[in-house]
Amino acid sequence: MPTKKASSAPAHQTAAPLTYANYIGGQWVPAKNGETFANYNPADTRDIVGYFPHSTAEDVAVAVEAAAEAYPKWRRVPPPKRAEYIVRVGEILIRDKEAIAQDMTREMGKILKETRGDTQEAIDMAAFVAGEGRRLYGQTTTSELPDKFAMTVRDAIGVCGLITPWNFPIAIPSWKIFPAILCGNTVVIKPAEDTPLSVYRFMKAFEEAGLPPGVVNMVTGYGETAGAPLVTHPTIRLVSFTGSTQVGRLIAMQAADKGKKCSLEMGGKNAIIILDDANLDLAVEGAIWGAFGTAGQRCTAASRLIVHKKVLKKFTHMLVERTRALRVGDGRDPATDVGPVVNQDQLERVLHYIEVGRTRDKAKLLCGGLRLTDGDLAHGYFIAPTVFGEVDPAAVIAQEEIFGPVTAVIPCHDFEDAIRIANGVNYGLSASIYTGDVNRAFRAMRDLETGICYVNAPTIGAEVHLPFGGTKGTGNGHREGGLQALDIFSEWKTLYVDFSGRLQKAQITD
Ligand code: UN1
Repeated sequence: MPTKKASSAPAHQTAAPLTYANYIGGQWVPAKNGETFANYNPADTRDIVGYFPHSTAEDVAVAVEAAAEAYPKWRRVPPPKRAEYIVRVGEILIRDKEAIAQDMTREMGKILKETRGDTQEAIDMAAFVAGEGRRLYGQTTTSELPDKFAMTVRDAIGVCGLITPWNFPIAIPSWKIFPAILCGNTVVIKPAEDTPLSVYRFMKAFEEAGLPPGVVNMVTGYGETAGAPLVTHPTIRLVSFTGSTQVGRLIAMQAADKGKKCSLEMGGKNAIIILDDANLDLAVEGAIWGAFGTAGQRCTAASRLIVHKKVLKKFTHMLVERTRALRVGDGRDPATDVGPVVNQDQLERVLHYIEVGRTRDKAKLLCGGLRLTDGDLAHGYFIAPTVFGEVDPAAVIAQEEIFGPVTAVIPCHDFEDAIRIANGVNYGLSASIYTGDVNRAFRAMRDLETGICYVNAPTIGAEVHLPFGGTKGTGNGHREGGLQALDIFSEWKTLYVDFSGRLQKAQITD
């Protein structure tokens, strides 16, 4: 349980920030070294959301031990019974949706509408995964031998280490935890250091639902000190990571070295193609939502807008008008369209890319392009929604993931040119096309090299019952969401039953 910290709160705060604990083996415990780190509100860094355990390898080891202890028993709980806990967690999230959303906006900045959506995504995931408790279908098939029966079942893997990002603080943990435990695994989650409160609330829901101690555990802290020991711990059989490509690659190497299963969900450089026959009002609306929703901090964000030269001028004009009208501010204010970016590093990274766009790429800055510091905004990490025009497809800002409210308009000559540009990046998460021509729409669906394609909708808006993930530098072949998530968190077990009463040999003919 959180406790009040003796330290004095900043003057404008009504109550001293709380100090939170790790959730290990059903107990709330501080880090062994007693250290904490502060979680700041990115809209106003004078507001400390709370203090969270600065966990290290020692804490990770205790959490992994708790998960390992709970595993043999949990593995034998029938899947429909495991699902009942998930149903209860879903009900608690429904009840607490507004409070969770308020906390989430306070700790990571995105607007309330979106943090409600984030929480809803976890609720949806609970409903979807819980249903699988009564399916988890395998196959029954024939045998080449008489009086022999063959079938497959899904088996648990063991203790899973989950490392989750700050941009979807409860949705992404739900994509991992629910299927993991439904399949009979136990887990240790290390949430992003920017969003431990959302995962704390998630843990409270598991506790209230009466989940047996040790099935789900949380250690908070930083990647180097808490994430890395989780990845390398010998008892961890599977690592599931969502975050940057740079860290994902490192994790993949460490997991490979230790023979662990590893699923990665990393960056994106997603494009919306706007053809000359597109409904431009719809396309502009989609581009605004795709590029600036979550202040552009989505793996699926539309950071490239590939526009047919015939409609380039008109589309760009409409886009810039709409972008300029976006209201930037505290995500808890219902009038706000775009909140802050999550932290100082992110602020610097995005401003750096804006600078690169302006100078090295020589792209035309059409609007935004600066930090906003008027009045109270000075206390947060606000960046004006930014549009670059006439961007070369090979430019840095058209190739690298920025993860902020910045988008690049790239002119194209025709359909083929658009597809070539869209595919010409090292990532392959999401892509979209706006067109009124059904033939072009189907050709795009066939030719875009991404894990997710949208027609006449932006690059964001994935639903939990469909697979989520990408090609090339985005992932390593796995998919979250959908039934495909079960493939990450279970092993196929093939079962043969010989009821002939004699030794029968497959393949042997003499
Ligand atoms: C992400 O982009 O980081 O499709 C996750 C969406 C959300 C999930 C996005 N449902 O935009």
